[in-house]
Amino acid sequence: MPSPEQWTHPEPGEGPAAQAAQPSPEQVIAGLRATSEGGAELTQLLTPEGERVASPQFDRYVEDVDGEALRGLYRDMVLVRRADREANAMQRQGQLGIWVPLLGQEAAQVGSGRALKPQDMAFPSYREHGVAYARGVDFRELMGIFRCTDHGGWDFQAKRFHPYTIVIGNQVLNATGYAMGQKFEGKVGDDDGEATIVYFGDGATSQGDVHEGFVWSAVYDAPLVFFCQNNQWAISEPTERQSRLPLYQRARGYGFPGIRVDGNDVLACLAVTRWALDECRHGNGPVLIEAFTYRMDAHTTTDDPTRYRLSDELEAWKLKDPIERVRAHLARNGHADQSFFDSIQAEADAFAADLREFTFNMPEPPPERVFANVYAEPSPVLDAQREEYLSYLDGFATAGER
Ligand SMILES: Cc1ncc(C[n+]2csc(CCOP(=O)(O)OP(=O)(O)O)c2C)c(N)n1
Ligand SMILES: [Mg+2]
Repeated sequence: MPSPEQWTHPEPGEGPAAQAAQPSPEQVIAGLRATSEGGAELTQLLTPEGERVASPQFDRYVEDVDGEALRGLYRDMVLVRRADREANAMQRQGQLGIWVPLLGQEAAQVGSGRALKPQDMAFPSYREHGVAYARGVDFRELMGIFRCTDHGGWDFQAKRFHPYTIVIGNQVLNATGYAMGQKFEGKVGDDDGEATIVYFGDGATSQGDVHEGFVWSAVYDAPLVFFCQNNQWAISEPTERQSRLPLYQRARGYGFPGIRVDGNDVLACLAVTRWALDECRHGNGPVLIEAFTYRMDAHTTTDDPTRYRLSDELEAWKLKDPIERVRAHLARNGHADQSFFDSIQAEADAFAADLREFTFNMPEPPPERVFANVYAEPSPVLDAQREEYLSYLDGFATAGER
């Protein structure tokens, strides 16, 4: 090692890096565009046309997925999409404050969600309605968050599914800590071991919390699957302005495996996530999965994507629809007929009608609810604040007294 005095500081344009042929910014962007189809590195088991592609590495992770199981995955995706569309419509009717659509990301969420074992823990961001469903969270439970009556009322421990996190990337740190705990408590090591999965977006990879999560998980061998849904957009910011490299390649810099899977292929998402979770539960974590997908609707109902992206991009992705390829595969291989598809559609319509009925009739929470569940133990300060607030409200005339 040269001493600091011996360090040489080449002038700009003289050092080895400057002398190596550097691509121009235009070349870098062109290279990224070339991979925007997913590139050769994309792991895929079902093509957009519904043809099964053999995979020496991943076939064994979906050996058990027969026609019946595939019909189940199809049903999951149709139900989740139908509920998503219903919630979107309810926001437009003023019944929800906001909605965060998952349209187009059903395969990434159902495939990865169904890969989890009961003992595994999941940390979502705010778009993971399909994972919530796969974890057994009642879709109606999500409505309160978006009607702004609660913060998510399900039992996080029982469902093994944490609350939604709006702060970008923050749940990656929570999940890292949780996974380190699984490791410290000796819950890792065999087929019955535990693993954690954390969901975040392409934009979140630009956030410091995600980088810190990568570092800590790597040095502590945490049993954590980083599941990045690259839906190509962070609101109006495209992925190519977030990274010079395909996102999965970032893992290499932290010293753990990264893989890009076709996020619109439910079978591939199931297989790759099962593999990654298995690596983790056997002590070989962490693993980064980049699920290459597309956000087919707006970022949220407050967003207008026509302001920043062209409709031909959306049209191109419609040809890779996650549900259509399973439908084509089922039909082509005689695993399902028209009556099956009709019955699933009818079930989805009933599912959505139930959601609508529930949401329209959701009781208004009483004003003191805002003070509930703040602390595990009673708090005299909070009690005083609640009493003060309630007596303040009592000072107003009720409708009948006016
Ligand atoms: C720390 C933080 N910064 C900014 C925001 C505002 N914000 C909400 S969503 C979003 C984009 C996230 O994009 P991505 O990670 O790709 O997830 P996606 O919404 O596409 O699923 C931003 C910047 C936020 N919620 N939290
Ligand atoms: Mg995104």
